[in-house]
Amino acid sequence: MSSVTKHDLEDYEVEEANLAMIFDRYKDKFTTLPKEKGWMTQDLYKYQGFWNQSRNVVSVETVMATQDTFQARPTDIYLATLPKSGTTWLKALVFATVNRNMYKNKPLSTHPLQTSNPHNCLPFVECEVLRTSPTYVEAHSPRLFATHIPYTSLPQSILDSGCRIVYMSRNPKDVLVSLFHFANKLRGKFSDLLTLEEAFDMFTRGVIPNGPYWDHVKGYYKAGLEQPTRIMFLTYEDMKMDTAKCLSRLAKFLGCPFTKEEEAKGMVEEIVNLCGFENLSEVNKHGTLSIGIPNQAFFREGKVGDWQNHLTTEMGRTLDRITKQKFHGLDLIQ
Ligand code: PAP
Repeated sequence: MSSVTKHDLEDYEVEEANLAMIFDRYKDKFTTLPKEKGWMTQDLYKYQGFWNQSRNVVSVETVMATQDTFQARPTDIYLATLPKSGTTWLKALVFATVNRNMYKNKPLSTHPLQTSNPHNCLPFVECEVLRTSPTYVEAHSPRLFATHIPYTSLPQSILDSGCRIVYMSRNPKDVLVSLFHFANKLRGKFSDLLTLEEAFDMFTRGVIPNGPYWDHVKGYYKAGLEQPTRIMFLTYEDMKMDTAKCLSRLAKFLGCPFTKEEEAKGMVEEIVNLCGFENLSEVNKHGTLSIGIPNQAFFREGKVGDWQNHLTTEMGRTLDRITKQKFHGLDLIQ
């Protein structure tokens, strides 16, 4: 397995210690922030206009540390999403595409995505501050990172570096339903389950990890309009409708377009299948991430429109109304 996914027990111990130090360093700064009940963590804190988890690897504390210390490079690639908008899928697609030459002459069964969760293959930039020896980072160029940080809170060095950013958005009703199920899978550990009504109320008030939903999407969308060569805006729905076409566009944007020869050999379809819901959900049936989340929690239905099986018609209408109002004047309604 590549060094990308190799992570020793010793590394985790160092990261745990670094995380504890970061929690301690920022505790006075975040405890005064506005607070609301959380989804996957006890509380959410409002920082720079967005709700953040705390005491977690992707949290208000690690965002603050990332803003203070992270150094971006012009060649970096960042995959930005709101949780439950297709992060895992996008990580897999970009990892497989950008690193395709590294694995092309090896048996498919040895590809990291056939043995490991995409979250282990492509890290969140929020977690990079925990690493004392950034092995992943140094071993690969371009460096690939994911992030849930809203555009306006990105570390200045990312904004200044001129690096590329890919944003994936998903329709809010499916994000709500996906988040509701995910949160309840994890909540058993520390609290009662959320009811759908409660989740709906929190979502419509904007109180979700890294939300409000609409502000997060709008931030990247507008930045993408201003800087189209730097920021690519994708939707989960378009990606679902024609994955091969979207992936080809994505590869071009990332500076590694598929060649005619690769296309003729079926490379695009190979990556689409490798990263498809069917394959990844099978690979990730067992095991957990180092932070204790079961791998299978990231693979539920993988469909467009599943909200119809969960939300009431009235809930759907309310969300549509809010979305129409918040995205007024933008070509963003699905
Ligand atoms: P994260 O932000 O916490 O990493 P994320 O990967 O964005 O989560 O969201 C998981 C959603 O993506 C799930 O949606 P659902 O609850 O509506 O089913 C999950 O099923 C879906 N998903 C994961 N992998 C894929 C994939 N390969 N293709 C399509 N959808 C996927």
